Amino acid sequence: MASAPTRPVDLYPTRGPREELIGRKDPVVWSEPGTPGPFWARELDEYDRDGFVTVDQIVTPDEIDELRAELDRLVADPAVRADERAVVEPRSQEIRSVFEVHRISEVFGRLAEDPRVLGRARQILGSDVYVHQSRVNVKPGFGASGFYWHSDFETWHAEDGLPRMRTVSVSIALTPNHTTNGSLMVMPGSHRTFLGCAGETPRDNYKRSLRMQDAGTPSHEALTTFADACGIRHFTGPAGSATWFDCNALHGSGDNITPYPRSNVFLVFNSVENAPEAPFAAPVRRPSFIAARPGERS
Ligand SMILES: O=C(O)CCC(=O)C(=O)O
Ligand SMILES: [Fe+2]
Repeated sequence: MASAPTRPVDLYPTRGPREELIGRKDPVVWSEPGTPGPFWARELDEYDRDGFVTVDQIVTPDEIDELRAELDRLVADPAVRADERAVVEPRSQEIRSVFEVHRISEVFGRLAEDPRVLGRARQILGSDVYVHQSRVNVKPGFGASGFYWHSDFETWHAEDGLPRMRTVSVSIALTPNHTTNGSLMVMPGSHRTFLGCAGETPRDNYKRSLRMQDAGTPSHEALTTFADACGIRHFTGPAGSATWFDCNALHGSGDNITPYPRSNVFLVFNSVENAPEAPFAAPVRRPSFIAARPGERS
C-alpha cells in the first residue's frame, strides 16, 4: 500500500496563535574545524558567537566600479522596472530592490560564483551551496524606506520551506555604508534563539511584505527583550566591504533620508543538504525568483 508522504518534523514552528521562543537546534558553522577556505578560524569563531562577521574588502575598487555601473544600468532599464523582479518604492516610485540579479545580470552572476564569496559560504555551511535568493537593495537617497526588524529564516522556513538553519547571507556594499544612510543593524547573538511569530500568512503575503512587513514581524516586547540581551551592532564600511550574517540573526535598517544612496547586493546561500520542503506555515510557496528551487532554472 502506498503510504502518504510524511511531513518532516517542524523544528521551528511559527505563525501560530502566539509568539514563541525556541532554542536553536542547528549548528551555526557547519564545517569541521580546520576546513580550509578564505575565512580564518578566528573569523569563523566570531561568526559562530555573534551570528555575523565582516570582511573589509571582499572585492577590489575596480570590481566595485564594474558592479556599480551594472547596478546603474539595471535600474535605468525599463525592462527591469517592468519585470516582476523589480520592487518599486511606494512613494517615490524609485526602484527599491531587484531580485534574482545573479540570473538577470552576468556581472552579478560572476560575483555569486566568485571563490572569495562561494568559498566562504561553503566554509560556513560545510557543504556545497546554491543561491536561494539574490537581490540588490538600492536604497537611493532622500527617502528610501528601511527594512523592519526580522529574521530571514523565519520567512524562509514559513514561506519557502527551508527546514534547517543552514543558510547564510552576504551583504556587499556597492556604495559607502554610513551610520546615517540606512545601513544594516544586527542584534549579536540573536541567531541562537528562534522567534516564532504570531499570526497567519495571507495568501499573497510576499507582494505586500516586499514593500512593508506584516506577517512574520516580531512584537515590540520580543524585540525589546532581544535588544536588551544582545545589544545592536550597526555596520558601516566602504564600498567593497561585506557582512556575512546567519539566517536567524535579527536585523533591519532605517530609512535613508541622506543624499547618499546605500546600495548593497545580498546573496543568500543555502546548503544543498537543506533543500526546500513545502512551506511550513504558508498556503503557497513564493515564486522562484524570490526563493529558488535547487536544480531548477526559472
Ligand atoms: O537592505 C537592508 O538594509 C536589509 C535587507 C534585508 O534584510 C533583506 O533583504 O532581507
Ligand atoms: Fe533580511
